[in-house]
Amino acid sequence: MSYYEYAKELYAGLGIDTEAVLNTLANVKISLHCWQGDDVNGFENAGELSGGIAATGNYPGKARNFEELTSDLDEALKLIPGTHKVNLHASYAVTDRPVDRDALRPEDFRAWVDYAKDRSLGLDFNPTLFSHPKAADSLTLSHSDPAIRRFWVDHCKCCRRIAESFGRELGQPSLDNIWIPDGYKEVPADRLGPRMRLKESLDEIFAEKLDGSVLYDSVESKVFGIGLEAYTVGSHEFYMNYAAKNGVLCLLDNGHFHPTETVSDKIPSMLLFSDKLALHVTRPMRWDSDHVVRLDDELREIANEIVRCNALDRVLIGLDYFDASINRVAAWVIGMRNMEKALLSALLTPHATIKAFQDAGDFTSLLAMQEEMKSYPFAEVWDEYCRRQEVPARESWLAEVQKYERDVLSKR
Ligand code: RNT
Ligand code: ZN
Repeated sequence: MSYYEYAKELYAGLGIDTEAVLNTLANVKISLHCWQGDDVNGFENAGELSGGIAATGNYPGKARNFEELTSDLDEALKLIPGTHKVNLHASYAVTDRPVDRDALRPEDFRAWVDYAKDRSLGLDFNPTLFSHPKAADSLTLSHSDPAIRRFWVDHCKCCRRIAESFGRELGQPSLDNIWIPDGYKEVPADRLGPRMRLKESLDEIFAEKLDGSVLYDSVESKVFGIGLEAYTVGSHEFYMNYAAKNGVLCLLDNGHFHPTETVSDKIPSMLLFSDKLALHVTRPMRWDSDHVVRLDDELREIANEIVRCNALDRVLIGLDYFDASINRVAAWVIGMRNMEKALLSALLTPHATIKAFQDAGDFTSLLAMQEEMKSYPFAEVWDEYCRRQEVPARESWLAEVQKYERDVLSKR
């Protein structure tokens, strides 16, 4: 009997059909964030990363243009099981002359659409409201200057049309997610005014009716940024209410809450009131540090909630971290494989049985079972998944990345 056959029997004893689980997992798309490949630089030569976020480290070999970034993405995607999406920022347009952000058109992303089509990938999108002279003071859609607000509103409008074109061209919905850095370092004298202006800007951005079957809109909240510690205009409460009233999706980034708050706990509450929810899965360490996603308890709990709520088709999972201190291709592979492992482990859990213990007040069995599940042969099912998806099993992918580093990255 193979290791997988043995695991299959053990899980069958709990009422779990591993074959069905592998099919389910193969259909889950995770959005791979392009910006891990170049430390959120983009192709505009915009200079320093701004907006209260930071990529730390100086590992050699980062991608400097479309060819290098897509070559690195290809290398990562070879080592990640499943068929996924790539998440772009507006600062990654491929143009032969500079195009300012309020004038971007779908044509400026033609190269990405061709790339995605070729590989059966989906594309998601984000307006870029940082690393730009008009965002130098980290104020954009809530700026008190109407001319600055105008520029960023126009940028966001262009971006919705670009995302809609991705959805149409690729035959699968594209998520356009708005995140703004807006906030203040010191305790403000006016908290309401900036939020009123943000609300007006969003109303104008979303006023254009686009095709909701191929474009999903989301808004991403935050608690604070570097140099913006005292106040964030787009707080969780602001966007949760805005989204509920205006039919756009909330995007929860698990680095954007107070350290003892968990996004896993928020998922069922959000799903009770909205059809879809978007996630940026990251790993905060002491602050919103965007470390590479590990297979830790919170990642597993996020996956458990998605699976327990039977919401694999309602939660749009994207990754969002940027580590410049290790091989960037490896950073993609580690995070994506961990997200998939967390989902697999959640799919291999007898949730109905454990829930019944809770409902019956049998908390002893509940705890015992949750703990015993940790030593079930999940790894054998993961290995089988990798074999079937024709990607390297276990750590053998690392040798490929090391070879790519020798042959390609080290020559940049
Ligand atoms: C910043 C937000 C945002 C960005 C990306 C680059 O704190 O998480 O999502 O990380 O858009
Ligand atoms: Zn994010």
